[in-house]
Amino acid sequence: MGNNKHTVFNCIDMLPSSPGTALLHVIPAPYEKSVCYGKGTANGPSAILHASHQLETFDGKSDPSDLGIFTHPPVDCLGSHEFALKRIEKTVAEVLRIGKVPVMIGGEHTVTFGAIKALSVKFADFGVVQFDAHADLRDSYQKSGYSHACVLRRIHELGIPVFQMGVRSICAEEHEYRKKKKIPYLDAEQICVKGIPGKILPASFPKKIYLTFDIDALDPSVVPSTGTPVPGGLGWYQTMELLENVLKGRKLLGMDLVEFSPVKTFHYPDYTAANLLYNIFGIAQRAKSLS
Ligand SMILES: [Mn+2]
Repeated sequence: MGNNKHTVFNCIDMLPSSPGTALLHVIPAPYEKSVCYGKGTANGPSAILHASHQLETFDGKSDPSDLGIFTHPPVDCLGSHEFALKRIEKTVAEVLRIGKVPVMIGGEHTVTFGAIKALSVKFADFGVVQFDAHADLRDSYQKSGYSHACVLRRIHELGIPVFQMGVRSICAEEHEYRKKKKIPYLDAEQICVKGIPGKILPASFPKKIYLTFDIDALDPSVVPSTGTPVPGGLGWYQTMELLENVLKGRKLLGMDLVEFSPVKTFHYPDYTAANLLYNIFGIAQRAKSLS
């Protein structure tokens, strides 16, 4: 596992970890096949990893790097979507096999399906918490069932409970599906206008969760570097509060950060994405969601 040539997640003065000592296994997945508007998500992982070198190891409250962070070489995402998703699934399965927590960096949102396939082999009772501007519940999009616009539909069809957070772009078909299947959600308008409720996830939602964070859940003023930005998104501190709320009392099996599409010479969003990832580690660490 690993060589020294690829970019790794590495904060300032962070001590290196081996695959055996690191709890968090970062998996870069530069998958880009169905992006329909702005392109560039294939460059997301390397930009985020590169920006991580500017992070302080102490996040202001704790030191998430104490968990141990190991970065795998990027998954080969060339070829058909079947083969690319299979390779992602295999890598995630191997991380789960040795009892570690996969942290995938996309790539477009489709990559989540590969991770969930691996998780569903090992765990029977987990739910997916999705941060996203879009519902991603279409049956197919641009003649593909494996478009990023369909990924949560594919996951939900496996019988896995889904909770949607921050949605503000949803088509009539998705709206119907969400209603018919009683998929719970907290949309961006509710969050931004009415505020964050005390308890977000329903009591019946599984205790074990996989977190999939589409960077476009954030408002474009916070991170504009994404393929399909939508106004009216989440602010930075709202996002932190939502994450704390969701992770409290729950076990985090794995996570991903997807749809980041870096813009050259415009680097603050790269840092913001890396900071978001590291803050999720810290929130999970303090909530004891990783033990
Ligand atoms: Mn998405």
